[in-house]
Amino acid sequence: MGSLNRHQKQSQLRGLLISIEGIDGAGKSTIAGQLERKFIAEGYPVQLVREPGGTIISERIRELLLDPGNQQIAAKTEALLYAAARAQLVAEVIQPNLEAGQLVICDRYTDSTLAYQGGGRGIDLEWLRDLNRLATGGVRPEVTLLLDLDPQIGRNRRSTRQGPGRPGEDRLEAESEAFYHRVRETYLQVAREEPQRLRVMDASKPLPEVVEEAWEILAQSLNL
Ligand code: T5A
Repeated sequence: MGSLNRHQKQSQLRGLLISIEGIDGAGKSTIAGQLERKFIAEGYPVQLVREPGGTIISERIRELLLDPGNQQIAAKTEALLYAAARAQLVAEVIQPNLEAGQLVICDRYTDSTLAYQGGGRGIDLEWLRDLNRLATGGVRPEVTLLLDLDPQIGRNRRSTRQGPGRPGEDRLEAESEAFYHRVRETYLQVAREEPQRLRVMDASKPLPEVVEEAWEILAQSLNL
């Protein structure tokens, strides 16, 4: 796209989905927000959404899923609830925005289900892939940034963020270190299987460096 002008580049970029993945505390929300600002500054129409959430129904499912009181949720119920929140978000926000020509950045998407419900809970990955296809109708990210981080660092970052007036650990965050190691390994396994789409980044680097690298990867992959 090198010889195209900005207007031509913007129209070629339309309707693309970017997802950002990683364990809790890896920096996804922070980086997604900074990328959104960079895209806007460059003149690209962009919509930022998060999972689970992003619609009234999906936010209500999120409350159910993250409530530390809901310890009795079975692993497959959990997977189906994440899929239900995703199906609603795709139908109500992602698909219409892609069709309207927006660039959509999703803070977590289908790979979270593979990593957490597959790696973390031990559900069969093929069953989860089928579930993801059902929930999304096949809407897939063009590029996925995987913020790879040692779970202990993620936990430290989350605990320094907590304090007076900030909520304590949610149901997933209270999981063991072993759970988070399995989540991380499954993310890396999926990245090895789909190296073109999933780009692994070292999220332990200082924030400005991670943001810069994320932008460079997107610029190269999307030919900005
Ligand atoms: N889940 C989700 C599933 O199990 N299955 C699924 O299918 C889906 C979609 C969602 C939970 O649901 C699970 C995964 C989650 O457990 P959530 O609250 O949305 O819950 O969880 P997260 O998305 O993980 O949100 P977090 O806020 O915990 O993590 P982030 O977004 O990765 O981290 P962020 O940006 O908030 O940063 C954390 C702190 O670290 C600092 C930030 O300033 C912040 O203080 N930070 C850095 N510090 C130093 N160096 C850097 N490079 C830094 N980057 C960020």
